[in-house]
Amino acid sequence: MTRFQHPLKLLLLSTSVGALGSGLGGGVELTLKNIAQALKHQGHQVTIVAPAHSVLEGVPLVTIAGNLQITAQTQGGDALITLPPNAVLGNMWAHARQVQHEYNLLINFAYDWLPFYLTPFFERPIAHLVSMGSLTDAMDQIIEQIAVGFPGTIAVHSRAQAETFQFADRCRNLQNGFDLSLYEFCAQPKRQLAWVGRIAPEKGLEDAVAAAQIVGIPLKIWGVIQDRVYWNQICADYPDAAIAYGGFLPTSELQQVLGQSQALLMTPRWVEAFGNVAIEALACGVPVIAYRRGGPAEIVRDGETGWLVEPDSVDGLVNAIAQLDRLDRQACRRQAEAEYSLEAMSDRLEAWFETILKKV
Ligand code: HBI
Repeated sequence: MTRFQHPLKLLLLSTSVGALGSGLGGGVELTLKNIAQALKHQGHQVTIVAPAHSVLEGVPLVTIAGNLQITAQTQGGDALITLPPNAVLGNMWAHARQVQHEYNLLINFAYDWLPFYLTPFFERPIAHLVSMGSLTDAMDQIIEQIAVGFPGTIAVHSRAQAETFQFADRCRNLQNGFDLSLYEFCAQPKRQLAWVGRIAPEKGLEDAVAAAQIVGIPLKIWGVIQDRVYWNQICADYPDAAIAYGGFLPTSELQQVLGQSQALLMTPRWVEAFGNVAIEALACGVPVIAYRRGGPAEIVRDGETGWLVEPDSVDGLVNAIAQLDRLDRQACRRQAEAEYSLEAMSDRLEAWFETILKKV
């Protein structure tokens, strides 16, 4: 049940590194889609602003032209603040400034300096959902400035992610939420393991390939190949591994094939802010074997809905794979329903909005 007497008018501003539906936005694309759906279910009016060529059914979409932002995780910690000429990010926020009075609240999903910098110049409040842990000094500084100047407006997806920032105690932990009706429970998996995510160095795919090769179980891989050199190196380093790349799939197809897996392997090198794909796996009854690092370590119930493994330990992955038969796939689905449904997320979102709107 919604906490608000009247529906809110909400403007959601997307990441600027790729069009929605391209996969370049990584977890944010799915997060944005789920949050928009959760808020609509609560009766609120939701509009999304996103780069041109974005596709998202069921929600009014304002698409904005301009050049995409460079991904933050590929810059060094001391990276300068950059915007390309005719930046889509700048154009999106120029639009937001023009229409802001039609909305009660704006929600920013971009991990970029500009939306935070612009916050004091807007008349309408802006809520910021920070989608990654600390990456650059410039972002840490501007996010902290807004966390201090506009208390309660910064949200994250896990405690671990918050703790990568000096201002962890100023971050609200929203976790995440998913439309679980899109995921079918699969009781009888095939003899296969799964790995899902942007194929890039920070995701540690090579460890999953190494573990799968040792146990002799095929590894199915899905996600956008963001770093082609990195992918080619893995293929060269593990020529005998039984790996199969299945491409970047929309949710309906991904859940079909992910569900047929004995387990999902999560091998993040960085502090994964949350790990959306862990919930997608649990929702299909698939246990999660994850490094005890970042968001997945707060999701997996060790020994019940998966196994938590010493970070960067391929042997740890191998040992966990050997103990999959001790886990109950029904318990995995039940955990997704108990903690990560759209309803659970709606409640966390509305509590966040309430604290922000009370202050205006
Ligand atoms: N980089 N500059 C920038 N801006 C983003 O919004 C962004 C990014 N890199 C990755 C990313 N967003 C998403 O894939 C993650 O937040 C999930």
